[in-house]
Amino acid sequence: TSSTSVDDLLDLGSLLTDDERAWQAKARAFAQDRIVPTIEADFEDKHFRSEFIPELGAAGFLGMHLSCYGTAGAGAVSYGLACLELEAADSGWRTFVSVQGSLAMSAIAKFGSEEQKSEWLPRMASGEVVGCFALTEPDGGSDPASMGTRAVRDGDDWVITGAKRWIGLASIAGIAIVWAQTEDGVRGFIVPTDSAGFSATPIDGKLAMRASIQCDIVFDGVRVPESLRLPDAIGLRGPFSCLNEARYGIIWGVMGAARSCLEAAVERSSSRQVFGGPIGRFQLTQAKLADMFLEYEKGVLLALHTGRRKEAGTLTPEQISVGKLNNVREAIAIAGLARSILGGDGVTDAFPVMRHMANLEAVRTYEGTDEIHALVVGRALTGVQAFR
Ligand code: TGC
Repeated sequence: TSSTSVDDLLDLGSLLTDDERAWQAKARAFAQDRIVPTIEADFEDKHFRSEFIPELGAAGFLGMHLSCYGTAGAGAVSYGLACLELEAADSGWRTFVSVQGSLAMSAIAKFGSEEQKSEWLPRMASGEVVGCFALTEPDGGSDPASMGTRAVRDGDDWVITGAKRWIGLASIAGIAIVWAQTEDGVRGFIVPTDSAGFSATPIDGKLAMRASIQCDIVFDGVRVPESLRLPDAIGLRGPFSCLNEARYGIIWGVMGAARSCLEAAVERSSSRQVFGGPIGRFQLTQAKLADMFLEYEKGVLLALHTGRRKEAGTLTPEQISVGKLNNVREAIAIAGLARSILGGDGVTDAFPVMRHMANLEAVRTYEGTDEIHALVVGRALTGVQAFR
């Protein structure tokens, strides 16, 4: 009997519009033609290929779901599909698009003045300017309310002092969206990274996300004018509503990593010969493949449901938590089953599976850990918050 490809069996593509399929095809081509050929070496060498940034911009992927100031104005599902295809190559490149588009650009699009939007968004959409999003601090990533970074008013300026950690792209960024405590609560600032007192240092020793950059940042009395404060960002609702955007992209993205693992396992089930035949003829192998496939397709359906709700304007943070918690957890389980089908070779870089597994451990931790999202769902079910 002939085999059916992973994406054809349930034909979920039939639920997409022509425009969405076109975005997916464009993202798949970029991921497979540009990222995949060198990703194993880049991961090994800890090399971030910044030459891809203007290419991603020219193809319309940066801030692609925003609808103004040089952005592509694509729908939420199209954006999700792009995240899926990029993460099928490597989580680091989906993360780049998330940080630039969902976090830094969306902060300016949601909360910026007209002058800020027209100055920065077109240049960020093209990739000329990279943005980072500085929220997390060394003490207490899950609890941004306890942030120690302070912005103090001094005449027409603000003076920012403090530290941030795990900030993607900060060492190559032109601007940082910085969240700081003020006398009136949390506020957001656009901080040019060449400001005096700003320094960003890449974090070394990562065994995940090695082909991308995360940094420590120090603000040593960084001075920015009032004109660089985001006027409409009031309180923690500001950064959290940007996190909603990035978490939404993760719901889709991790299914790309899962698909890559599943495809490797399916291919190996026919090419690997053991006990006189392909391992795919064994019932245990087929049961694993079926379980992986079920969770992959359910994850894509959940992503599509959240995407349709986002397009309708009805997606809630709790629904995003359901999607992020489930899909990252299942992507990790799929990667583990794929590794077992690949046997010893599965731990080598001849296959993408261990790289995806390592990356997914980072993805389960950032933008809200499994535990935080479980507690958001628990709060929705019980009406009682159990964070502290
Ligand atoms: P609480 O402090 O009570 O709420 C403060 C205000 O925020 C509102 N809010 C939200 N608004 C929109 N969307 C959401 N998802 C929101 N969550 C909370 C809330 O309604 C309240 O508004 P207001 O107007 O009443 O003041 O916080 P909470 O009790 O609601 O939430 C607690 C908890 C634990 C869920 C929250 O603190 C949380 O989500 N923690 C996880 C933080 C997180 O995800 N950090 C990772 C960030 S990743 C990063 O910084 C690096 S960027 C990626 C990269 O560079 O690679």
